[in-house]
Amino acid sequence: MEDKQKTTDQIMLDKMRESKIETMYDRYKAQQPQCGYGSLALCCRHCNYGPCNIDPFGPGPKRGICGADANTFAARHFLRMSAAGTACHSDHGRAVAHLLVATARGEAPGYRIKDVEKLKMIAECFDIKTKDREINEIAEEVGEMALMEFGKPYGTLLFLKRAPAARQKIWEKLGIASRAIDREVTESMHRTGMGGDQDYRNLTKQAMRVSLADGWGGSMIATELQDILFGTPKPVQGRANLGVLKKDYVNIVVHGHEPQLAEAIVMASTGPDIEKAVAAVGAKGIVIAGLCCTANELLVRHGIPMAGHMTMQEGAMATGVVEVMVVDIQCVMQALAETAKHFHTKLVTTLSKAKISGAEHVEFEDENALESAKKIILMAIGNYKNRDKKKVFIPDASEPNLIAGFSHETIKYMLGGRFRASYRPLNDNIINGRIRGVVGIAGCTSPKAGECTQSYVDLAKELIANNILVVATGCAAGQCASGGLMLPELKDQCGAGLKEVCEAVGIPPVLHSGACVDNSRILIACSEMAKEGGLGNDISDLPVAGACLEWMSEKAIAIGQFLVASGIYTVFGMNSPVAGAPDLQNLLTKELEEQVGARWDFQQDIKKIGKMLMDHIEMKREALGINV
Ligand code: XCC
Repeated sequence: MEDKQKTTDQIMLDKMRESKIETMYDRYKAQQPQCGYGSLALCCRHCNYGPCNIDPFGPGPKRGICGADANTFAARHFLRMSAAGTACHSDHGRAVAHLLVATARGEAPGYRIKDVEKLKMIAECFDIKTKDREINEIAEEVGEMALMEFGKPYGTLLFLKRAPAARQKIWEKLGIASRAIDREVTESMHRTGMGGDQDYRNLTKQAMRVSLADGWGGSMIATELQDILFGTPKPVQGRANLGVLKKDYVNIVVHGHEPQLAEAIVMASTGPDIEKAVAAVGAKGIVIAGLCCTANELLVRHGIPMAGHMTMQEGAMATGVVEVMVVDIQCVMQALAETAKHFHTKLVTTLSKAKISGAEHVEFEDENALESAKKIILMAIGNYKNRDKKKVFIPDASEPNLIAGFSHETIKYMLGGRFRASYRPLNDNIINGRIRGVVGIAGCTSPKAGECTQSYVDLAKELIANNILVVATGCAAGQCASGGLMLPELKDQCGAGLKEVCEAVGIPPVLHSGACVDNSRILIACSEMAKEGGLGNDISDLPVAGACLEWMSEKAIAIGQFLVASGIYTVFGMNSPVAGAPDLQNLLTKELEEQVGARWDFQQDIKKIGKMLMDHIEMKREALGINV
């Protein structure tokens, strides 16, 4: 009875404790107390004079051996985090661009162009001619142009011009319009080396430029080109939670980020030979389920079930029913190799750039994707017989049905209707006050925030009750999905105005917009809202905000910084990454407002974050003169 109120991750965690299987929560405890210098960004080991520490409180050193002060220490860390995050999202984008070219050339069997309309739209953004040309010819050129964005020697990123004119002017004036993506990452590494850029304001500017190369560069390339290859998300039914794994089925969990692996696994999982192999081992079929952002990608495009978010990965394996957990890159914990030893589960890595000691490796390339996928599926089927039935434990929890798939095109279509898809109705509903504003919740789940928290669920509930439409991505969306928040029926938990809109349009009040690279969808949605008129003329005029409650990855910092640099007020939970440098903290949380019309806030108390977001939205409404 008591278990019914527990979340599936809590039930699984209890079970793992009972079975004496180590989890991230045990390792988190073993790390306490965590290094105070590191937590405050006051440790520098960028050269071998160090490691140097700065004493923030007592009479200890206030400078490193080279003379760098607290602001320089922290600003360098902040810039390196932004650059690393940008590198992750963008290298993912690059892989998708390569796949698009390979597909167009007929060198990637199994893949095809699924969204021709989007292909043409992106071709237009790149000034590529589409009239009277073969689809594959256009696709090849789009892929090649996208690849050029990583290393072109001159000019700024082409997608920046999708932003409102007023925003582009701000970037130009500040000198933060991103040039080639790789150039921004490389320059960030260069500037943060010993004896380089030692002015925290200047370092923070580069953190904006490199992060903009993520949001309007690498992430946007990933999102748009994935839509071309795998389809632009449309509303689709799905399920989420550990309960999506099934006892009598061969379970394959796909974990990581780049959807090309997961898409190939899905493609290769059907057919008479597979059915025969499944029947031969006595299973009822194959379940494919996702974890982390791979789960988001599969869910928003195909309604393929999501097993869970970041902090649920060990728990998913500990159900004892996972024949294979196949991973690509990002957010895959090395600990999985240890967890797998307790079960029959095979952990399979697929990319030469991301191997894990103790895992099996099946190399995965565009040219052999289907073959490799089939090999992995047959491996899973073969492993079914090795399952130890005594160890099987799938939490008897609900697997909420949900509706996902809210790309910005879908939001526009659903709100604007078939005949005139536009953001006009959304803007009108904001102007008339039915919807007070929109909050994007993005990002990770973390043991630092507590054990099996439901922080995103709690925040989303509070926001919708106050007539704020919520758009979710990444593991924040994963938690809201497993928390049952993505159902149109949830409208009853909304304030009266939002309820009316959700009812009329038939959308849930919490919209699943995809993975973390899909935060680029939020940038486009905001740009279109600003261009539509009635709510000012720049993103920073809109009553919108962003929040990440349990940030973990460097990618989250890059996202936060590109949201702010794009004009979106953004609140991060837990701790500030620059807490030991008061001047830098002041720059991020106050001064940036003057530069880019938006700023960061850091707030430990998750309950206070809801109020901060709502106050911000009301303040923007006031400024627009729509405080009705
Ligand atoms: Fe990773 Fe993308 Fe964070 Fe989740 S939200 S923990 S980065 S999987 Ni991207």
